[in-house]
Amino acid sequence: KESRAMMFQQQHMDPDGPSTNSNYCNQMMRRRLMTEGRCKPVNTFIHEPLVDVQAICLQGNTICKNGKPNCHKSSSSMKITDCRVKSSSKYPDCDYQTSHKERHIIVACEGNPYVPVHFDASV
Ligand code: UMF
Repeated sequence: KESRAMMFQQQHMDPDGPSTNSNYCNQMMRRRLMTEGRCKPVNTFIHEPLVDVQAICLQGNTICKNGKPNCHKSSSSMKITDCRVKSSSKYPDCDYQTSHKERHIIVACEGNPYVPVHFDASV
């Protein structure tokens, strides 16, 4: 069984990316197994070192979208890529729009060690 922390890394960490190509999301969403059973509608990849993303758990505390109190907003803006499924996309041919951005990100943290387990938003 994979831990939620490992799942976060699989779904959201790409420290060496992004490649500049507009197919980034189509390739990465498939490679990271988010197109199995359905096309995951929205997913963000973070292009920063893992230690910098883990450090967000010590930064500004904020309420998550689900009302839980364990979200944290990065004090710096981070390089990210948002993947959003196109309205014309038809499973199993998941087709994504790729948008590179620099934003503060909000993650939920859990456990001991207290590490990211969920991507809540970018602002
Ligand atoms: N999500 C993102 O990846 N980026 C956003 O800006 C907004 C949402 O909230 C449900 C899922 O939407 C999250 O799942 C997150 F992946 C995605 O597995 P998660 O991180 O809890």
